[in-house]
Amino acid sequence: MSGSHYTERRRAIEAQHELLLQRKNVPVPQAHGWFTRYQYPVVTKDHVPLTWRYDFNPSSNPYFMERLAVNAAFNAGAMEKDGKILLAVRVEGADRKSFFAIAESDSGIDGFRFWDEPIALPETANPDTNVYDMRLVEHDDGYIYGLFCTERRDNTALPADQSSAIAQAGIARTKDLKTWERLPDLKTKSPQQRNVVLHPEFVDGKYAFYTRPQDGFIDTGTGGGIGFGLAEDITNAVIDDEVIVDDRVYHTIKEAKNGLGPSPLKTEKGWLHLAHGVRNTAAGLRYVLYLFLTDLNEPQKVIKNPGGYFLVPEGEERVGDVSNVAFSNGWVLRDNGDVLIYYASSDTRMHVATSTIHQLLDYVWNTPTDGLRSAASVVERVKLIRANRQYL
Ligand code: M1P
Repeated sequence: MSGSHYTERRRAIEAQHELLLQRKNVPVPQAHGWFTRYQYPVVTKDHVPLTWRYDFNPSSNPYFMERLAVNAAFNAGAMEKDGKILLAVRVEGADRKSFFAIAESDSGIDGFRFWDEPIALPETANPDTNVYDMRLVEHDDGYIYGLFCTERRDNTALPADQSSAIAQAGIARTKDLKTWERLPDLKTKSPQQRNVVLHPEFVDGKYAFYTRPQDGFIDTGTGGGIGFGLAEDITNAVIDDEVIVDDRVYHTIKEAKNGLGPSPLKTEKGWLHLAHGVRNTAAGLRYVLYLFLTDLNEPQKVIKNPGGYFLVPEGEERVGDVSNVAFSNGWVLRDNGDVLIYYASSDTRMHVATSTIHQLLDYVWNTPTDGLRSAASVVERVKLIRANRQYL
């Protein structure tokens, strides 16, 4: 009886899994014209290989049940390597521990399959309780870096408080995404750091980092804003001086906090950045994505700062473990100018949006900056309406 149970369930689950992996994605053009959405998420918890979740031994698992369930697959770093699109996915087990795993696709819009095993990330002397949100960066020094958040319990918290944590920036490097060397965590003057990103080029001969200083684990406190600092040595990265590149601002999409997404893209007009902005609402925090451009020679100097959001969670994207969240830490600029933007919705699943570098530069160049007052917004809109009259 249990033998047939095993066989039937295994057959059905394997068939369903393969159908999911082979599902073709469908473009959904957007009225705003900034990017194209796709009907299906590109990676979900159901894409995670069955052998990572089920015990395939019929004697020890006669009901073919999951033994190590996966809760979510989201916040992935991204890169192109040897013509393939690779995502360093944050896979979160049912036990709330995240780990990283590479998923590969030819097209970048569907057909993602995980490599054989998750990344075995070495620990430091102070083991991480949880690691998440890896940014993949191909640096000029020849290494591929993985910058991620490492979280440990705040040992100064009282025993009754089992939530307080300390977040810092973990650093690991590799040449093949299979074998990783762990380096010491980044040291800054801020008590906590999250959303730390490595700039892909040396700046003044040093390693350049985008940071997000914060006083507390959730609240940025007196910190916040996207920071920037230089470190002499990546094998013992210390930032003495952090400047704020893009601050949080009252009554904008980033009034509560913000953080850089993936490493910026080098373009003819400057470094193109994708970031998330957070505001508070009666329904909780709302995370949206926005773009800005910085100077080619001084990547910490903002030269274009379009007002408002670029991508927000829509429809089913709005619901998940942490609802109303769009978060990105990976994108890929292809040789033909296409840009694949990987974003997660509601801390649950991964999506792709496609655009081109020309469209994105047009967007950052020509979208007016936030006037920061209703009256200023009306002036800008009336300017557009009146300019349009001659074309009607
Ligand atoms: O839950 C939303 C996001 O919250 C954090 O981002 P931030 O530090 O900007 O608040 C991160 O934990 C991120 O993983 C998560 O998606």
